[in-house]
Amino acid sequence: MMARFQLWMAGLITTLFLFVVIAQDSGLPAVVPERHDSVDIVRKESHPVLLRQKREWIWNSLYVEEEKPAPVPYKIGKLRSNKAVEVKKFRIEGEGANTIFTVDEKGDLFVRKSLDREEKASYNLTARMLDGNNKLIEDAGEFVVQVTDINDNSPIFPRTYNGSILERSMKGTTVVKVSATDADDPSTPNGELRYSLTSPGDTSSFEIDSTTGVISCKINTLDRESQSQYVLVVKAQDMRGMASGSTATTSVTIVIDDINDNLASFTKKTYSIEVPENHKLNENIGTLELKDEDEIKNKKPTFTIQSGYKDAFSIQLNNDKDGNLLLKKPLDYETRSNYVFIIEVNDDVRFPADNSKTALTRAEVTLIVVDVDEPPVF
Ligand SMILES: [Ca+2]
Ligand SMILES: [Ca+2]
Ligand SMILES: [Ca+2]
Ligand SMILES: [Ca+2]
Repeated sequence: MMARFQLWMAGLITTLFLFVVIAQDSGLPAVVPERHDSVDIVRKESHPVLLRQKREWIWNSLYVEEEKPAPVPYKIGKLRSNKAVEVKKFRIEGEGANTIFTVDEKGDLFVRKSLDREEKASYNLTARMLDGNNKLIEDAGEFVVQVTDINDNSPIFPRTYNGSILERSMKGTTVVKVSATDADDPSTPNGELRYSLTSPGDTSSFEIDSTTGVISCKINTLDRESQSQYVLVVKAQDMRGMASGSTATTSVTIVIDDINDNLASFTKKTYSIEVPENHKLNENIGTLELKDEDEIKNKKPTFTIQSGYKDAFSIQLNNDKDGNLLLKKPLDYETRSNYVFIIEVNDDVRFPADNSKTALTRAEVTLIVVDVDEPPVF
């Protein structure tokens, strides 16, 4: 009685499905279609519903759950015709016919082995019905056995990830996208993954989009000078991230790239230099050291010498980007024995600098001219 009801339901679903397909195809107002007995409809999705009407064949939808043990063959469906003739024998052919799948004289279809959807998700078979005299009642009708998914595969991350982002980047700046795989059916929760950041990774400054795996910055204040690298741990979990899902983790190392956000700063407020009066021109007479917390590429000092002293002195950057003070005019102890002047340093910082309150951008240079014995002039 129950089987009959199920069959009736299958027929009803078939009719409804035909109706939908025809309405979509024609674009015309919906009409209840006549029965299209010669039309084959196989809806191929991850959980396909096989709806088939071919002449007098009537198929149930046939499903086998994967990995289900089959120490004893178990029934998965029935092949039958609505013809009034008594069927005496069924024959099946095709994928797994008579090895994995068997049919008895009543048309009951059995499976004899445990199947793996990830290895093969469906089996295409044909069936023939014969009467008591081995006469064909129905020619080959096709049917498909679908293997339904269970969650028997964990997510897998193929690798660890690296990313980089400039310090002070805007909140929401994308850094890197991670992606895990899961061999189960991705259209079911079994293969549907969600990502999250987890301990022992650093969760202070980055977040992850749970569906796309895109990692972005969640603050505006990344500061390379306080922390130049973050190591995150990303978890992927199937069952849409529900606690029952299985998980995989990977690490993401994010390097914070430098920008010029620290001013080059004199290491002293005053520099005192003694120079013999006969010192050669355009050679270093003293180095004005600068501290810059940025990387050397972002140490970009430019110097300004107090007006009135620009003819006498100049400054040239050395390899450390400190300022070498050069003499432009000859010294003469007898004419002038010391020089005191201000030098200012600037840096190409386009933000309020980290050290704007503490940087020493002005220094006083005291240059003492040292007398050199000169041969007497007669
Ligand atoms: Ca899975
Ligand atoms: Ca599976
Ligand atoms: Ca910096
Ligand atoms: Ca700098």
